[in-house]
Amino acid sequence: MAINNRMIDLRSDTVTKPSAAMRRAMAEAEVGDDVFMEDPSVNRLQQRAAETFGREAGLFVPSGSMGNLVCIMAQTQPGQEVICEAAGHIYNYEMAAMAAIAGVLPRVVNASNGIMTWEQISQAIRPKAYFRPQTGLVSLENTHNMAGGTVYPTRLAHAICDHAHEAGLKIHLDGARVFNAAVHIGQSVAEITKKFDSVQFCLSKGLGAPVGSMIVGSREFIERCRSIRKMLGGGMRQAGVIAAAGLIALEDGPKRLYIDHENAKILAQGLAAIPGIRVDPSYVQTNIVIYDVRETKLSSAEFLERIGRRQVLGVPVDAERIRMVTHLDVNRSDVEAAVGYIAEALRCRS
Ligand code: TLP
Repeated sequence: MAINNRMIDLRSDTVTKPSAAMRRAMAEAEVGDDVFMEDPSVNRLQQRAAETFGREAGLFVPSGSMGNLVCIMAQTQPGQEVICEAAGHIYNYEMAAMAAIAGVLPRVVNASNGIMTWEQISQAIRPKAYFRPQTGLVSLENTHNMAGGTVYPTRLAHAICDHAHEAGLKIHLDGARVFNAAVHIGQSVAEITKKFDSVQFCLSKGLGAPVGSMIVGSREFIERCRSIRKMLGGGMRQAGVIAAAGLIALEDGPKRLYIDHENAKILAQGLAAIPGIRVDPSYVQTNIVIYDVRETKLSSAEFLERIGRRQVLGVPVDAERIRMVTHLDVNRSDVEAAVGYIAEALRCRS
């Protein structure tokens, strides 16, 4: 399907285009060779990210997937296991990189709403025996994408980190949308992530940058990550041109995420009133809405085809469920219009 400007694109918050201010900053960015650590814009972005998260250091990486992989490689040995949630991104959408490249096995835990408890995690930890694989790392996802943008209560996340450390394990946060979590919960990202050994967050999702993610952690950890990033081919040169947009995303992006959350609620409420669509608007915490179309008698592919003809886009979660994500390039009237088009698409049956 050719995407045009009239489409209401709710496939992901990754589809946002850089703002005029970002494009200007990119054009004017001060740059240098970042493999020599001489790009002033990248250095500034890394410094800002570290400050924002109350950490010693930060590292700019091309994508969230690379950020997660680098963190996994920096904190595991080949042959170890990584405990993660069954619907999580690192297990389902990263090309099995942890197995193919890091040489570690995912050990998955099924958690309702994507939010794992320590009890569930502890049951997945391998006993210490020389003939068994050993658990190397625990990884949480906040917000949890495919559970519908759900948020870890801070107390639970902190308790999991404390328990993991007591068990001698490192703990990573896939915080691709951690700013959405922070806005929902009304606490800073520094507060909600302070007990994790490593954090990856995306500039290129709700924050609106065209490219890039960040890793934050201790100075020693980030130096290890820098070598691994280079090993993976992620050493960039005059990356200041994209870091300049990243700086604006980091500065301004978080302030407006509450609007995306409001729009997601409006979307869910509108969808809930359409016969055949099942969704509980009170479940929606951030900018992701997942809904069930089984009762429309259409598969999710057929449903998406049908609404796509009316200029509304989403993605399938599975054969019966659709995901829609609000972001800075859709406003309240776009969302309301999308609900109208979807209702019409189902009424017309063509
Ligand atoms: N998520 C994308 C798709 O890959 C599904 C999306 O549209 O939501 N962690 C989480 C929780 C993510 O949602 C994503 C991307 C990533 C990591 C990976 O980031 P990128 O796409 O930059 O590699």
